[in-house]
Amino acid sequence: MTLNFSYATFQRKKYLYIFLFTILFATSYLIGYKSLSSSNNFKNLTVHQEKYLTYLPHDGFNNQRIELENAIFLAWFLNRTLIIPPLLFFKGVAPIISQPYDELYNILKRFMLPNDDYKKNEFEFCFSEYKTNCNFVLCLREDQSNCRTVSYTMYNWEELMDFTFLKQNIKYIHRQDFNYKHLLESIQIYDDKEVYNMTNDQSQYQQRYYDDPRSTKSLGKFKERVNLIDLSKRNEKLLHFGSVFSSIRIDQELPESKKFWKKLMNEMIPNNPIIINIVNKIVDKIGGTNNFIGAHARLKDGYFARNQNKTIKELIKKIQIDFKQINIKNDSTCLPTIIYLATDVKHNHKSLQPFFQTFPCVYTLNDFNDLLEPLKFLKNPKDDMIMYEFFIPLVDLLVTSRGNRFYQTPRSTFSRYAQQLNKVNFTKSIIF
Ligand SMILES: *[C@@H]1O[C@H](CO)[C@@H](O)[C@H](O)[C@H]1NC(C)=O
Ligand SMILES: *[C@@H]1O[C@H](CO)[C@@H](O)[C@H](O)[C@H]1NC(C)=O
Ligand SMILES: *[C@@H]1O[C@H](CO)[C@@H](O)[C@H](O)[C@H]1NC(C)=O
Ligand SMILES: *[C@@H]1O[C@H](CO)[C@@H](O)[C@H](O)[C@H]1NC(C)=O
Ligand SMILES: *[C@@H]1O[C@H](CO)[C@@H](O)[C@H](O)[C@H]1NC(C)=O
Ligand SMILES: CC(=O)N[C@H]1CO[C@H](CO)[C@@H](O)[C@@H]1O
Repeated sequence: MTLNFSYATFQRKKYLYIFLFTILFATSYLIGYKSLSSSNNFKNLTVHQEKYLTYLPHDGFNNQRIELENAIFLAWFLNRTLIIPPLLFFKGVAPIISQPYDELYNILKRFMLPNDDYKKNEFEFCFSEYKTNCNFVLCLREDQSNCRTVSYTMYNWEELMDFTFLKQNIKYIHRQDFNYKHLLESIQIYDDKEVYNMTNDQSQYQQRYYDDPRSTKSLGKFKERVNLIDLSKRNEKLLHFGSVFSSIRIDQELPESKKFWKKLMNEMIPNNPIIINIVNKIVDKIGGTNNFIGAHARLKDGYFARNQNKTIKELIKKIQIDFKQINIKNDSTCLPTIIYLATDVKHNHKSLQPFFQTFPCVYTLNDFNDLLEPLKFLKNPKDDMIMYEFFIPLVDLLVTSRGNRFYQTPRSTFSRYAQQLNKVNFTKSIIF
């Protein structure tokens, strides 16, 4: 009935539609013609086309997250579409480290291959460390006598984090691999001149980006000053950054920038429902959000391994100063002094023992292994890798960040993120 009616209406109004369509077509043709003729050159059309920005990821989850946050800011400030590289997860310490642009690119494109059946998600790397003429924390050179293999997976950031704020503020697309040719093809660049490589990153901290050209903030550990206002004038279709790691990479002075940044920090937080559900269950078991003390002890690798005993000693001291009654054992209940300790070593590690001996009620993730089971079924849709081991540190981080106070390991980006999340107003988005 309804169909017949509308068909009849259409029949009656057919000539009206044809008339309207003709007018519409002619108008758009004229507008199109006008913009063409006023610029009198086809090439000038490229001025109006979509512009892009991308960067190279390195290190573990937290450093990659800092890079992504910086890149989001740059994309917003420069009004460019962000090309988001996949999130690289490694089992253990990330072997992809900060390096000069060309070298980093080569390693990423040679080894980080999506769905590579030949060596499925196994990154074999043959490098040894060298120290001379090296502006990086660690400098590696190829060395066939020193090979190791590590499992990795390339994850879509959007499977893990809440992108609502991003969607409202910038345009973005996801990059699937690190092949430079694929990158250019995906955004229809056929001429290398359409790409502006920002830097060769001769140092780990090469360029520092300033939102306000009048800012008098010093370069600090950085080597080169780049005013974003100058970058905004560049016409290349793609601005290719190298590393954008470091929480002081961008000097934000303008009120609008600060406002944007604050919202980004509060709103782009992990929201994967499986992970959040596990975190909520653990937090419930230790008294609920804000009913315990959160702490993090990073004790593995390099600097952190050398400072193990000091890190633990200082954590103990700081907690004792703030909670004077804490070591009085309350036989009836642990409350109000439950401590949740996130750490990258096993709970029976020697250097942790003074912590357990000092405080009566300390929990680690190890106490909740049964609640972690669902992670054993969480797969990366890209390559079917089980995400269990990759996500464990993140669960640990999210739990410890829910305490009423948080005690960190200095210089650890894991700690800094837990601290940042500790200040987020969770009542809104993370608890469901
Ligand atoms: C941002 O870029 C788009 C094209 O991608 C353009 O249409 C828009 O006018 C630009 N906005 C500003 C504020 O420059
Ligand atoms: C930019 O970097 C890419 C990747 O290393 C390289 O292939 C390309 O030639 C560079 N482009 C220019 C203009 O230097
Ligand atoms: C930490 O202290 C223990 C003794 O309590 C000692 O055996 C160990 O070597 C120390 N570790 C470091 C890295 O200094
Ligand atoms: C032990 O816990 C109970 C119940 O929370 C509380 O009433 C009591 O004051 C606590 N005792 C000490 C010594 O903290
Ligand atoms: C946190 O969010 C809740 C609900 O939106 C709100 O009532 C509360 O005032 C917020 N707290 C802070 C410190 O912003
Ligand atoms: C911005 C830009 O590229 N403008 C060019 C448009 O075309 C004229 C004529 O070729 C050039 O002179 C402009 O430089």
